[in-house]
Amino acid sequence: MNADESVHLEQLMFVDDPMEPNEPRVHPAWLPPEAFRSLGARRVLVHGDGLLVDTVLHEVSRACARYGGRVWHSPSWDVDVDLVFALRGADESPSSAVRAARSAGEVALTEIGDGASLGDEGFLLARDGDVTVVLADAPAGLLYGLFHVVRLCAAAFDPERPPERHRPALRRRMLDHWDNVAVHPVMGQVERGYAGGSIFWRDGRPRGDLARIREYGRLLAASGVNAISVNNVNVARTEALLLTDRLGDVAEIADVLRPYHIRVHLSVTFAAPVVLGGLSTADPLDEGVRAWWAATTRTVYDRIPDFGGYVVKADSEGQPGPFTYGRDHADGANMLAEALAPLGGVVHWRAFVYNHHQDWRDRSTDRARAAYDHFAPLDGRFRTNVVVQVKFGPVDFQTREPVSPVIAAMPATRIAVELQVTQEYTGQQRHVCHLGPWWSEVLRFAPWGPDGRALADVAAGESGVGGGLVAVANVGDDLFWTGHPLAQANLYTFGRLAWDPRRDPTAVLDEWITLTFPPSATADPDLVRRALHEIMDDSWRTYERYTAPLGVGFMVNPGDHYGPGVDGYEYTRWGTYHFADRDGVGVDRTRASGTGFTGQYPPYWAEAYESLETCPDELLLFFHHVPYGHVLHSGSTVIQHIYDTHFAGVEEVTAMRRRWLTLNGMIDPAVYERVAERLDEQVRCATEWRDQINTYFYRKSGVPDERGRDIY
Ligand code: GCW
Repeated sequence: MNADESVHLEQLMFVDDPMEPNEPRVHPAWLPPEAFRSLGARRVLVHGDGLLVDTVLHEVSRACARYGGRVWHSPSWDVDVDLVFALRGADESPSSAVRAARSAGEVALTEIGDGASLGDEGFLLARDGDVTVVLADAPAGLLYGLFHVVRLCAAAFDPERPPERHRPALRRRMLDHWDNVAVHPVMGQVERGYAGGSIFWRDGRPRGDLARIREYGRLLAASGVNAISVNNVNVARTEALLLTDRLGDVAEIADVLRPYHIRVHLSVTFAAPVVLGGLSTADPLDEGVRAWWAATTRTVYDRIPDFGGYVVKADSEGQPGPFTYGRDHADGANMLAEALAPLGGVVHWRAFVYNHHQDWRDRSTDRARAAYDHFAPLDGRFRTNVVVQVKFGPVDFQTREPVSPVIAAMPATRIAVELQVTQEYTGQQRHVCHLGPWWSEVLRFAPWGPDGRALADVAAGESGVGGGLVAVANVGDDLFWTGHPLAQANLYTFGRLAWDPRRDPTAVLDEWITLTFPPSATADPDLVRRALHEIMDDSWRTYERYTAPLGVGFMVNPGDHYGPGVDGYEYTRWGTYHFADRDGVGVDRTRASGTGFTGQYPPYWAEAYESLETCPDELLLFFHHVPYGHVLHSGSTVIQHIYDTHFAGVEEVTAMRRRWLTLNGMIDPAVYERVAERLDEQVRCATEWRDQINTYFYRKSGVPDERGRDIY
């Protein structure tokens, strides 16, 4: 590529020519100006009023200014248009274009069937002769419809396109930021953050870059996210003040995100009545404490009328909670729910509760059991505006673990499933690890057996009242938002799967590729697309291959959780062990001879996991302690499987890096360089994993590799 071409590419990829003075210069992720070309070259009519309609209008106007189209806002005269965005509701004498669009939309809805309602966020896309019509019942639907048109590019204007109706499967699609306001001495500005500082906070104060937050809101809206919490669930002194003295800082963020239909939530400390209110207790049954929460919550809503609610990590890893007062989690959560209920808020109460002062000598305590043991007995006791937020697995966001049994054990409770977009255990945004396929597998998992409901159905709830999907965010003040540019795809995929958990994750990835690397901005779009699929599609399984084997988990360096540390946690208080000895490896969680964890599942999986015959290979060591010579369903022995997958994993990473090098000159050079540099680190780290794991198990077992490869 010559210098001119590279400058041209750079202009396409970066917002370096802001249309407005306060637009930030950061990587545009999945909304580069180029993605708006097809829309921006059209004649567009936007009909309706209100904040979100204004956002649609603003987006369309910006695209049209750039690409030569035209836009009208609710004209009273007749105009010839290519695209209409309109609300369905009747109003006085709309223009004939709007009337035509509405009646074509109604016909299309009848054709689709079940057409009565598009809901608070849904929309219809249909063709009326030469015109594309986007109809919605509520303004949020128009906003999501707009981003759908952007995603479709020219296909949105295909005369043959049949009508489509879209409604989100899950009501709340939320990101939790583990961002600290003040820099934490160990965890830094963002706990488990791998993309620089926080976009919200810096050194104890708001960061003040509202343009960047607005840009973030846009990206989230385009992926489907509609809620965020803006501070870490570990709430320290400075962060606690966001609820009271520093509420203005939260309100400012809420104001910036509101035009993108994103509600702000706050992580609060259970001890707030003591640390902020000067009370002598935070006992949830104390009248004074309840009154304090009620009054404080009213003040929050006075300032932020659409405030989402509280997120609480209580009695977990040192955070305060109801146990101090001899109360349980239902007492604690209900107290906050009571304060929030009259104002329309919810409390997301996390189920991540376990004993982190375990004695490794004590074989009877099993961390995997903890959330169920604490929460399942409380089913039916939570108020309706409590959402119990459950990590998808029973341990902690591992590369592979079974689905948490809590999710199937609380039919009378609103459950939110929590995922982790930030790659704490999956390569920390130094490794390519596309998590879409993993989340998809989790969301499709059917806890009652293959014919039963899936996890996503539980999160959706009966008639849509479930707790939704939540994920820990992965962005920071990094130029590419996510440190590793390809980690943007995880954020995008989270939003899209939260909107529709049944979508094929590879199709979602393809969508992300088209938006982020617009075909018109690359010399060889097919090559770019193919290379990205080859690198990313299977990257989670590749990561699994070179790290902890067969679902046993952890084996990471204590503290930072990066890189191999096979025995790093083996003799600690954290309760995450593998029990490898000279004869075998794995955790016996059976009812017959182990911790009994398998019994927390409904019968189908309780049986399947209990038996060596039916336990899936990939989870074998999570549920069973087996000899190294145990033969897997795949036909390989456990020890040979460990060697084979670890050699294969490193070969795959090497191939990824080779593949990436073919993109040199094809894409934005800054993206190219950043990814190339990270792939070097991935190759180094994967090699370290391979050699430590293989050597460890070779030394323990004394069993040589059948193929005689290098083990140390
Ligand atoms: O995965 C663990 C992390 C902690 C985190 C905790 C949690 C915010 O290592 O850093 O704390 O989970 O989910 O609360």
